[in-house]
Amino acid sequence: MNPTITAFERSPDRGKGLARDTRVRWAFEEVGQPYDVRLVSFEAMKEPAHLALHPFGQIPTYEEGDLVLFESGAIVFHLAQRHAGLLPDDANARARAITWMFAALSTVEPPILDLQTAKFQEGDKSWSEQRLPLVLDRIRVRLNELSARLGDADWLDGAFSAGDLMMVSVLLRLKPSGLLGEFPRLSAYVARGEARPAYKRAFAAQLAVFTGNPPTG
Ligand SMILES: N[C@@H](CCC(=O)N[C@@H](CS)C(=O)NCC(=O)O)C(=O)O
Repeated sequence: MNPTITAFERSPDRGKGLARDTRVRWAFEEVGQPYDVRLVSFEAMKEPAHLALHPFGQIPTYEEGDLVLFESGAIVFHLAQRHAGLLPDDANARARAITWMFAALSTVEPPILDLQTAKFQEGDKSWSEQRLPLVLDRIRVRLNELSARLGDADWLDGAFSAGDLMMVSVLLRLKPSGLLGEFPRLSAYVARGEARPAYKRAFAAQLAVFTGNPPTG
């Protein structure tokens, strides 16, 4: 039986691929593991049946036999450990790739999420205009550092890994802001991620949920 993940029944980003099931779909596609998707409504995510899978009532979740996982990072890591293709064999290179996964989720993603909070949850507050430039500058600091480390390399540490999958996924959330355009190396890095056939299949699959047109071929 294929593992089953959950995704939004109605994606708030209208299929732009920003919901976190996309990174999990991408990992499945990279390693060539077929998967099933169960779509959940916002209401159903907060019901006991879903809360039993995900204590915070969110997507994505992962079910495989008796194993239930939540947190996109944990799910991608699980897939990367189970299958070849997303983590190097060399122990030190593997540890570095895992480090990049953590860096993406715990160092780069938080200020990016803060921008979404500033825009969508706090946009109507009297102080939001003063706060927004601070939030943007905190993101710029991280992007600057990341760009310096990436340099002219294609990927963060040798071959494409789960670390890149996670970093590109996190950076993609910045697309609507235009901030990435200030960092040509990072824009090119994200474009390389998006050009991967596995990413394209994952993107098409999540878009099909929104358009109702399942991908063909
Ligand atoms: N840290 C979690 C975040 C999960 C998350 O925020 N999921 C969003 C969709 S991308 C969600 O379910 N939002 C609805 C909600 O929180 O009620 C992960 O990486 O999986």
